[in-house]
Amino acid sequence: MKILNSFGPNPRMLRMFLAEKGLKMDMVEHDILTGENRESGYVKKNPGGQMPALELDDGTILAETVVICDYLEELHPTPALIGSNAEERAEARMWNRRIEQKITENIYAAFKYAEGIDMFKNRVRCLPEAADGLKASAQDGLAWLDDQITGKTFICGDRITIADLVLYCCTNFSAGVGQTIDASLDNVNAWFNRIDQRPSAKSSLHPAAEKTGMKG
Ligand SMILES: N[C@@H](CCC(=O)N[C@@H](CS)C(=O)NCC(=O)O)C(=O)O
Repeated sequence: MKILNSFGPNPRMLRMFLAEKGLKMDMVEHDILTGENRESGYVKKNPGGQMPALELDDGTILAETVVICDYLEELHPTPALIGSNAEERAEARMWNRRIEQKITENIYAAFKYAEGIDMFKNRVRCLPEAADGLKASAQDGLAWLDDQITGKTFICGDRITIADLVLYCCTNFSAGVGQTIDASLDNVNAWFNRIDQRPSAKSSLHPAAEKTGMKG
């Protein structure tokens, strides 16, 4: 089994997940900056054309970051980063879905349509006119989350989950490309600093992060 890996906040989320679990896996590098992930060799394996993916020993390819995490948690249940019972797993998935829909998908789309447009204009349909609205929607989502996590250490209370890793990797990346967490959001900023101090935050950064100046 091996990870098809690259620079970028989604592959970083998977690397952070592995680090939090204490798992080491083989990685095969792909260069997203030159678009290797959009070439036929990779797209034949993962028609979604995005990173990361997981290649099983029989050649089966699993893609979508959180789905890969789901699969790996079934193989390696502890420490649980989704949950150790049905209720905990549902809670983590519920928060993760809210975070993706209200915050991270808006941030990533806005990046593609604005600061990242030179990289993405020949890869996906870009809607530059939507960028400002998406950025504002992401800020609305972060403001909503700020209230929701009052008194909590992590998004799901006292246990770190995939929801924290998804939001951390996205907001750490986006801060470097013009989408920062508003300074008035005390709970989200305190939460960010807590995650940022974990060893997995540093160890999950790709070597290309230094070269690009972006946290991925
Ligand atoms: N929905 C996918 C999104 C993956 C994604 O956006 N990957 C980025 C890197 S963070 C990528 O491959 N970017 C290059 C491209 O889209 O060409 C997932 O959750 O895994």
